[in-house]
Amino acid sequence: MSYDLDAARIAPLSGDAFYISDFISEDEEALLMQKVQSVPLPRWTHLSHRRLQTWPSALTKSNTLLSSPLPSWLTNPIIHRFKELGVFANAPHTTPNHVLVNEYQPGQGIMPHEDGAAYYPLVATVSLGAPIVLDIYEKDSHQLDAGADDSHGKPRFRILQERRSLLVMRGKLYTDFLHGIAESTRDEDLGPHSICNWDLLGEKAPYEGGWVVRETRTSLTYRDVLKVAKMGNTLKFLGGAK
Ligand SMILES: O=C(O)CCC(=O)C(=O)O
Repeated sequence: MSYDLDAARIAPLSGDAFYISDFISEDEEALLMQKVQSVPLPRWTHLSHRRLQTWPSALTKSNTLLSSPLPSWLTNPIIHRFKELGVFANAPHTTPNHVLVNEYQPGQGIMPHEDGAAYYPLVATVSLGAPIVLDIYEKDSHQLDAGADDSHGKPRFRILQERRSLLVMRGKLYTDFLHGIAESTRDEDLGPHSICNWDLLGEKAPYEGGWVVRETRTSLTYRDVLKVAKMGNTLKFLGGAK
């Protein structure tokens, strides 16, 4: 399969977002889901509205990654395809060095947030298992619209992520916007009027009725951590040597 990042541009998002349906095959998806599920249970961090794996490890308090390779199941085939597409070509390490695996049950989600300055401003997300809508909020309007009931105002953009798809977000979309996933058992109001990557979907038919029931969805989110401590310096870094 060959991919073309330019053809994958989400037009309303001004060159800061790209969407490729069928980025991985059904067999690759099945293998990745099996790998995600077969890690030892302590690998999972249980949060109130999702659970999470952090590869190769959590960042230190100073947002530093202790250098260590990603496991091969997170590298091949996905990072090889990123290289063909040049996804991380301008990032400092030219390849992702950190992956968060998020799992959402129906009704779960993630509050609008920004990924922050620990990372080069680019995130590449591969979706597994089921579709889900990612909501994008302008930072300012999010603050203005947020009411006393802790609602988050209306999303400025909505991106439908099909299972096996790739979504790349970078630049101003990364730095000037928040992203989140509603805690809902259905994604609603779907259609070309509201979904900014509608024309790029692999299959529109499942969503043409305007809604889809949530099922368990897993995301693999690839990033480049800016500060990396090499293993040789790790002891010193941890305060074990002067
Ligand atoms: O699961 C997703 O697609 C979004 C995850 C996310 O926002 C994050 O890891 O910061």
